[in-house]
Amino acid sequence: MFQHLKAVSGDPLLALIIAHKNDPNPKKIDLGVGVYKDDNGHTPILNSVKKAEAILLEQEDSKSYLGIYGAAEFEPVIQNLVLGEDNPLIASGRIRSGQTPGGTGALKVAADFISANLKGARLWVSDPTWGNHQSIFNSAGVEVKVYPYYDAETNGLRFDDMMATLEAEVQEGDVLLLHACCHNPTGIDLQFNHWERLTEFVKERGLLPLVDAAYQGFGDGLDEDLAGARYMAANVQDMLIANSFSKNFGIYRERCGGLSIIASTADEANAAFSIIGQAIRANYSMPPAHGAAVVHTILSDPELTAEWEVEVAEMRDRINGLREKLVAKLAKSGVSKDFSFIQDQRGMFSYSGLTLEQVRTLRSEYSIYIADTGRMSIAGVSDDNIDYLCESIAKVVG
Ligand code: PLP
Ligand code: TYF
Repeated sequence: MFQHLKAVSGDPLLALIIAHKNDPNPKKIDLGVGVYKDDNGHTPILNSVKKAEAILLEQEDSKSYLGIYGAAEFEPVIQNLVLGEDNPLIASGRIRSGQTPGGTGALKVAADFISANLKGARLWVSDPTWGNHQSIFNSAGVEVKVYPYYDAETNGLRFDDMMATLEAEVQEGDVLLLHACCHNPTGIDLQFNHWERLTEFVKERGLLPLVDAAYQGFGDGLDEDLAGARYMAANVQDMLIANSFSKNFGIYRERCGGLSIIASTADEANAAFSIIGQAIRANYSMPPAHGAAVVHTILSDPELTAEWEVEVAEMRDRINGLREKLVAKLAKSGVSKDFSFIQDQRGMFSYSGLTLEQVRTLRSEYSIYIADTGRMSIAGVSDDNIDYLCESIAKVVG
């Protein structure tokens, strides 16, 4: 039955984790996968999460099924965090939200919904984007198109080229995927004026924006990071938002995310949401409970919320602090290349501009693990390894 099947290579990021793990060099550094780490290279459980789990252990009294959208009380939790508590969209009823297994689950449900109900719609993603975007939408049968985004010359954003391609090639009803903040893999974000321009464009051309918010809180702040997406939500008729709680609550393996749909009326939103429910039922029936229960426990308790906000700020400040240190130490190391752009990037990742050859040399000769694309996960840098990292980059880049 299976004789004709040939093994496929898995996600190269996951292979990188294994290669790093098996490397005996005590100086090894893992800048691969996008998981937050503290200065000891450990991915901690947040104190606010531990406290919420203790409460749940005490109070949880049933493991019966939830519903296809998860716990009903989680709907406002998603909306308040993503859109901001006073957002008039929430009271309008034009938005409906459900809990999903991670941001990935939200994207998969969105892809199935688009494939089955928005016939002929193509999905536009940035060049480059998170590798799984292509896989998820392809597997749902949605054609994926690419718009220019990263400028290798300047290590910046090709916004004019992005607009020129979209203006020339989009068709009415196409879906435009935008990263809310902390763009994966480049770390280069759309600025507020870009969101304004894109909002006009979406309206003019009848597009459906799909915002992927996987790193809210890791850039400039919980509200700041979503400012552009919130502006768009306030000014368009229809929109999808896939958000992840994996990173900002550090609950990666609990698989907790949200899918929100905004429509032009409450009735339309309710109808579309019921169809999204069908897609959920056919995929995984209902999401796991624990992660959402933790998030809900934290965000419905003012003290825990305050503690969590401090913890998110700590993660954010550590990463932004590392960006500053990296830029300063690389400059001091005498490296010929100007790396100051690292400071302007935001979130977990930096497209370093290192070539494939340089990345391979750093891996084989220095035990420094960076993705082939040159994407570095900044949280893997620490006070202990930053000098070795910068010296090694200087040696390899020259
Ligand atoms: N979208 C982007 C851009 C991501 O980087 C990730 C990270 O893994 C996700 C979505 C999915 O996150 P989750 O682990 O919650 O499925
Ligand atoms: O891009 C990253 O590193 C994160 C984590 O198959 C991730 O989004 C990477 C690969 C993968 C699942 C999660």
